[in-house]
Amino acid sequence: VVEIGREVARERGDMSDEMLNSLRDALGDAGVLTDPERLATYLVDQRDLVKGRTPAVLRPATTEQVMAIMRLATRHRVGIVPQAGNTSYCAGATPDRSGTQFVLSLERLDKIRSVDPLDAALSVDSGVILKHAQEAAERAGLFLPLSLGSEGSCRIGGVIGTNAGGLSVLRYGMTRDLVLGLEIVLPDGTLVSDMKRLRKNNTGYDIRQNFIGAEGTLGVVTGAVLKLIPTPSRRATAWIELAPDVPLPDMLALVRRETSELVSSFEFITARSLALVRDPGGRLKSGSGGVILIELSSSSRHLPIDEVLEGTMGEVVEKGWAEDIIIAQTEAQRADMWQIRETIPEGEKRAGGSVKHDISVPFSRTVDFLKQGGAAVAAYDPRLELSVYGHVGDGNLHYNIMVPAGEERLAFTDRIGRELAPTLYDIAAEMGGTFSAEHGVGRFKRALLQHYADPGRYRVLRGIKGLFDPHGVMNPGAMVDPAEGLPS
Ligand code: 2HG
Ligand code: ZN
Repeated sequence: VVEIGREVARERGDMSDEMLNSLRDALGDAGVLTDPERLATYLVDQRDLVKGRTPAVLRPATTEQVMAIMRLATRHRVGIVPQAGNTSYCAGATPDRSGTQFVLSLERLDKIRSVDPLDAALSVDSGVILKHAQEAAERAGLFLPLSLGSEGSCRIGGVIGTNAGGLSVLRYGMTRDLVLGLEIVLPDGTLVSDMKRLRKNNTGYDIRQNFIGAEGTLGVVTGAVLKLIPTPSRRATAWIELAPDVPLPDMLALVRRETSELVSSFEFITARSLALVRDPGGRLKSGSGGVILIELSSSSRHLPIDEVLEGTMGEVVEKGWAEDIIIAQTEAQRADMWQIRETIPEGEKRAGGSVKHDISVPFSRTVDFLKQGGAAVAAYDPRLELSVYGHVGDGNLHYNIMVPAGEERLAFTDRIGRELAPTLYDIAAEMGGTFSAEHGVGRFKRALLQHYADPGRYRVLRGIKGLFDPHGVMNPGAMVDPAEGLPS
């Protein structure tokens, strides 16, 4: 057994040397990093929970170079882990500890290809940072309605790979709803070019949708055409200090109706989450039932959205749902409200970290989830503190458990994952919800997918993986493994 093990190791070593030489020929020295110091940041996940190893980080600068990498990977049967901004919460872009998986960084594929104002479309390389894509749209007088806390560092390829959500899904949908076209390199190096700017194109299977949310397990996305909208230059924003026991689904229904769906964000923040961050203006506080941060937006100069917001907030007060409402009077006040919301994850980190549960339930059940989840956590250990906030208008709650002082973060994360998270996920599943709303599956939630997925759906997932990636070279270990059994 030992001898066979050595044999395999030697073969593998030879194979990677040969592959490395071919990669250097194809990518040049700047395209192949092997210096351990330079590799470090590519090998740790965003939340600092796992650390992988790799023979090299590959940094292609063109689609042709990605094609060359994939041809070699398939020939040598080595794993390729695509990595964009490395902001995954589920270790979707971190290689394993075997030291045999190459990281394929998209960071040098960073060109804005074109902006087409009349077609309201933006074509980019997949390594473009989301913020730069937003700025390119702005320069053309349009708007890319994708807004995430990590937009300054996440890259389009990762946004597409995870089908990212964010702060304005309620109005504009998930990434899936904003991708018009894709350019993909398949595991064997085949190029699939579907960079059309069309809204309508009923010509067979929609291959593109398979790659959105696929977390790099089917191929490498190298380019994308994104849908743009007229710039919502008018915004009306309110901070609602909630009364206790507000029926949030009814409030959302009222707000959508009375604003004629102009509402682009409907965010929930509990008092505990608010306490983790600094209020720049010093006057925004929580009501007894937490906070709803709501924003209406419009591109029209003719729509009186300030009046629409005021009238709608009047109805919210009449219903007895608010203890107080602050409507942003200036852009600076609005920015303060958003800064508070967007810095909660950093606040959690500063306070020692949290164990994250990215839950979604049908939004009619959000309040039920808060009650049942709270009871489950209290029954497990009444001393645990929750930081709960999120995109409640989409039924998405970031249901995070703070790491208690004195507890070791990784051990606590592991214990909660085994002993408490299953109860929370069961409650969500019972309500028709899910264990991952917008953060994906990656390496952390693979067993959950296998456990909670409908068996028929899981069978199709495995089938799709096997079809596109028959040799299992794409992001091995993430999301779905065809070798794994079907869920019982
Ligand atoms: C957000 O909505 C992100 O701010 C992060 O999805 C959520 O850190 C989290 O739990
Ligand atoms: Zn979120």
